[in-house]
Amino acid sequence: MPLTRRKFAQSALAAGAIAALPSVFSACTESSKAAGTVRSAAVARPKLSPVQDSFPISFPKNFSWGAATAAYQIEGAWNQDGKGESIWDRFVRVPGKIKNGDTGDDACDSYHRWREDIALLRAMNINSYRFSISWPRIQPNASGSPNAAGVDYYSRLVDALLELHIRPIATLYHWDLPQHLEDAGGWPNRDTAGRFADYTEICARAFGDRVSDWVLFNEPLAFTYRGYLEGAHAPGRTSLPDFLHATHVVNLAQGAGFQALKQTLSSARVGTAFSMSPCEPATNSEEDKLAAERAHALINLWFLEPAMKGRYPQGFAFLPATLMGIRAGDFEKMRAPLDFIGINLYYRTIASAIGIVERVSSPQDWLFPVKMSGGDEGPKTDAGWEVWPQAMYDMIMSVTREYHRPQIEITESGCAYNDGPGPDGAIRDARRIEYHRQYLGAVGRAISEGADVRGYHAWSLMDNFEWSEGFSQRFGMAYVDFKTQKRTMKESGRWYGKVAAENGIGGD
Ligand code: GCO
Repeated sequence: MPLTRRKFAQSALAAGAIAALPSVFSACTESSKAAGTVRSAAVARPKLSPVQDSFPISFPKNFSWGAATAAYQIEGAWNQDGKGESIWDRFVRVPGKIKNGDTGDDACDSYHRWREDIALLRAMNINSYRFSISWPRIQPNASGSPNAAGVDYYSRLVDALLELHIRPIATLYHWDLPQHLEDAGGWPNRDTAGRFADYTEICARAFGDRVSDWVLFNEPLAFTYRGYLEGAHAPGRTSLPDFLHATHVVNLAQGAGFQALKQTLSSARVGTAFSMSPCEPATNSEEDKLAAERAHALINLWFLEPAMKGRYPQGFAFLPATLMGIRAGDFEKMRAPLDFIGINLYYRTIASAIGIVERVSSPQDWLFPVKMSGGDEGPKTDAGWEVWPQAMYDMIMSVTREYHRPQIEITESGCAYNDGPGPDGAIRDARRIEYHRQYLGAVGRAISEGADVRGYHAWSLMDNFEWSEGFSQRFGMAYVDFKTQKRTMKESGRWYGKVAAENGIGGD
């Protein structure tokens, strides 16, 4: 469901506030990954695909070969063993919100079948597993002492990973807010930041003796935008002020969570997984170049600058502090000097200025004249997203330059291809192999030019519940038959296992 400009204008007007941001933010949402905003035919960019030349490549010693998942997308057992209700448990029951009426009630049933999932990791020679902890499984009512059964579940998982020498990377928030907190105002409510810090401390105490690597948030812009402005994700609100407040409270929570982790566990290695996308001007015009700079600030820096530098990206001074809910002292509270920057990257973004006619007729376009879309030169995945490995290289190098060669983890990259079993039962997903081969080539090239990338986590270990797309998009390197819950390794999983074992990719 791409966000149309008309829809945006309506929600902004209903909010009765300046409507500068939403059209800009739309480029970072899943729907807009496939959005077809028209752009000028006079594209002056060179066509770049240099990574083909990078093979064979070997990766640095100790490079982490990983896979990523998220609790709501795989666990199921939505109301078992004392787990509380999350905003996703509630949202999937709203008619029409999820494709085919799917829910994550059972998902991949990983709550019961986690041993099978670990066997998959092992078969793929994976040495780093990024999973998420379900907040309402730990704190069913979002306050007070932890639910022992929930803690036990993740404890067993972590122990089993460590036994196989697989590094656990625990994501604290991958979108499943306890419904209790949404009822109390959700992310736009400043109190939620403190509650997040309490929950973080509980996790640090419960697992910190065995987990060193932590991701505070998964894709803060995606869940605030889609959940509070667009309404396509939980909790399904459509309010510009709520969205703006939510982004600020998440920035405060990032600072508070960082402090809570470091105070409880001084050795913790802490990051956030940002949804990132390099922004290219649609043409060489000065207006489009400026539009691309603004798009970059919004998509890539809105949650990163507050963490690393205690400020919002430059160029947004026009946003009144009251509209964001900013109070004195907040900039200091937002600071969270992350140990690593997590990059979730799938595609690039093309930015162009908005023409004078549109500007005159629409106040938000006058204030923030940027239009964005995905690229359309490379092949498309089944989700309609352009495959463009250069985007991975460009983003890593941009972060490396802007933040003085920080440690980087590729916390997610992957593609939806819906190939299923052939007559012999094998799943031949050659396009997924080619995707990862090329994106890894881009990572290898960035490393050879000085970037400090520590690991790559394929999204995803197995097919799972893809939010509003339900089970219609398969991102896994293992196939899941959702009727029987049987897992079958795809050819891409076997290929990835070989790459991991060899710590490199051959020239063929
Ligand atoms: C996100 C999340 C994942 C998605 C993946 C494919 O980026 O939305 O981190 O949960 O499933 O990105 O869309």
